Amino acid sequence: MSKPRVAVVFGGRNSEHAVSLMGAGSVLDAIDRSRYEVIPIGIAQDGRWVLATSDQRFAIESGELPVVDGAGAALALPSGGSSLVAYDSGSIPVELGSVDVVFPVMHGPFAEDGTIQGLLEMAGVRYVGSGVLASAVGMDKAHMKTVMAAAGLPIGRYVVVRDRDWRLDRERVVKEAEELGFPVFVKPARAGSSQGISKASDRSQLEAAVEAARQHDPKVLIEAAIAGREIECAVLESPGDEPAAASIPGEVRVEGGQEFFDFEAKYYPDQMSLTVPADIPAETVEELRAMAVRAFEALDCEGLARVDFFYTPDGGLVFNEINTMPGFTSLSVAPQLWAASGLPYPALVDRLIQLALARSAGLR
Ligand code: G1L
Repeated sequence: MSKPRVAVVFGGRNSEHAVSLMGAGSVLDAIDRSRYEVIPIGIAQDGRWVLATSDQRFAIESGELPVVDGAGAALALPSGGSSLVAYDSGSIPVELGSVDVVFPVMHGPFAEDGTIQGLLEMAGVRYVGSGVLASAVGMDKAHMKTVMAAAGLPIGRYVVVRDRDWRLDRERVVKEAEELGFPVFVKPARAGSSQGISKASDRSQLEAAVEAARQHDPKVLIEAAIAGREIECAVLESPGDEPAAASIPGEVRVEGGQEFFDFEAKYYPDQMSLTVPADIPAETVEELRAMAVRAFEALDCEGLARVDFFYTPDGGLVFNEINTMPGFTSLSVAPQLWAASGLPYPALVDRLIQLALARSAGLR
């Protein structure tokens, strides 16, 4: 029997291009080549799909972020029948044959927001991870909270600020935000990264923070600050009819006195520390794992998701967010949590590919 053909797709038209490449490098290293045929596909910053060349860099080298430079053979987008066509530099078509599964390793708009998932649905190609709805809703913090509240998860207080509200009804927005009590955190509703997030402790900071978030998305969230330790749990779909499984939870701390994860902390993970297992009471661990699975199911997630909580000083848990495409280098939180739970990174990558292959393309 021939080996399943796995296309790892990375890069993309967004600010987290390099984060994607670092994840793709890890995935490409971990895939067992004796079991799978691997096709590395880069999306250049201008949106062109190319077959990665052998000198593609995936890591930061001498301070330089890796990029897909678009030098490889151009690819035709997958079009029905899950066959890919590459065009060499002379525009001669080279049939790459069918792809059995796509492993998307990309962030942000056009990637984890359900866009690439929709493209692959239309092309009839199976893919790793969550589908269109879970990806799109997971990307939009306002809709995500609506779903989680409906599922009975404890969430913090927040205000959604749409473009019109901010331009035409600012006084009401500010009043609602002030009712949350300062400080508040202000975030773009849909951002694949931590960009545009700031803390505001008074009205003038609030206005500046909303303006800053609006640089990334016209829809903005203002959240009440929640005092508590940040505890994260990774949830993995199970094979067959078993319910999804929660990892051992871990505690994440930002080093160097920062108050929240910023863009830098994501690029340079030594700026955060992960303690596994999190040092919290056994009953809280079980409550948190059950909530994490409930969040995964509420959103109809597939494959893997990371669910983040606050553990408050009174011993309570508050759902913070779910990420359908969490950091995914071998050193990222979700892979580390699964490694500590008995599933090392290469086995996790293999499990995700097997789960995708077991699905029938089209019906999810
Ligand atoms: F396996 C999943 F679920 F499909 C998956 C795919 C991609 C999980 C996490 C990621 N992560 C990313 O693509 C990244 C943008 C965070 C780069 Cl590592």
